[in-house]
Amino acid sequence: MRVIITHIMKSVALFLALFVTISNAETPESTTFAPTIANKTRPPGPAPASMVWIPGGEFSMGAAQNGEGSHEMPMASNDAGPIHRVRVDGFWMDASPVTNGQFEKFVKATRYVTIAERTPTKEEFPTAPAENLVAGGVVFAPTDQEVPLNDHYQWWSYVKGANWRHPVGPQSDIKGKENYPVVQIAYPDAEAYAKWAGKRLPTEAEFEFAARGGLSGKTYVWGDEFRPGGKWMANTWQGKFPVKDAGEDGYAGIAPVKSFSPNGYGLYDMAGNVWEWCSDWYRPDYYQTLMDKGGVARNPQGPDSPFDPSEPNEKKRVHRGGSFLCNDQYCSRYIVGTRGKGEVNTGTNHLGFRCVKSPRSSDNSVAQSK
Ligand SMILES: [Ca+2]
Ligand SMILES: [Cu+2]
Repeated sequence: MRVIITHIMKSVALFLALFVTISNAETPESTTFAPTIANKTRPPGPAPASMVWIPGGEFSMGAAQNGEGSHEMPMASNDAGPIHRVRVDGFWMDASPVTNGQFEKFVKATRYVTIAERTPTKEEFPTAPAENLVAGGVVFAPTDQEVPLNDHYQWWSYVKGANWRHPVGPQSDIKGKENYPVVQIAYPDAEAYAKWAGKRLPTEAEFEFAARGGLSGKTYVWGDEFRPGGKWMANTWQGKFPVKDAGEDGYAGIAPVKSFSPNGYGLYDMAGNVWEWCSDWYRPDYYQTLMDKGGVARNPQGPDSPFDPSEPNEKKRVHRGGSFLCNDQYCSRYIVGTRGKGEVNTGTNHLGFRCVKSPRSSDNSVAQSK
């Protein structure tokens, strides 16, 4: 009897071990995407001007470094994993990033002065050298020759007088560029515009749900092939980074909005062209936190406070979508699901934003309440 019992117990143990192995393999975890299940709910009314309805629903969020829906990402961090299930409610989203023309209307109506146009104080930027306490913004400049890609200060510098009207410095302007995305926008600037427009900034989860355009676990917002049928699908960088942008996609630098095809939801520029602010604070371990809680994360709003181990004193919020500078040699952040981040008071010449709007107006103060 004893032997038999032991034998049965062994079998049970073996069975359990097998079961655990199988269920581990089949549970959606860090490298697997499950299908997107869009909500069936219809928009509660006609879309506000230049916005499109995003139904919301349940989807797998994030990017795998070497798995499905990804490719090898040089210099990429692990912050876009694990892939986890998220549900978001439906909302309207601007079909394209906010343009210079739209931002000008806001400034005319409100006399708003952007952060880049204000002289920064030592209190705001305790770590900045005194000579940098002048109004301006961060601007990309190509290098004269090939450089190691480990120090971004080789191609980024703070330029006095750079702001949304002068995106790369005082000599530059936006004449004839009403249709280009507004850049040199800090987070409070984007938030002020959104509030004026009766909208808000998207959460990171809303941005990614919208960017995926109804697809599930694809590498790009349009599918798995970077150039389907040879067609350029987004404004990114070609050639040796950061020396010379060959502009093979038609644009060396920023492009007017809607220059490339929209995604499945009719949204333009959800990858490439300019980075866009999201309302979530940035933490590299946020997805892990959601995963540890288990179940489906419902309308996640980001962590309660920011933390970037690489710059622990900076308060950063999430950037999404990548920009005209993104390339496969350096950051590949046009891959849907990958994440960016930036200090909240810092604008650059490849960073803009777009707004969203919830059907219930009380839900449009989410970003401001944090
Ligand atoms: Ca380009
Ligand atoms: Cu990039």
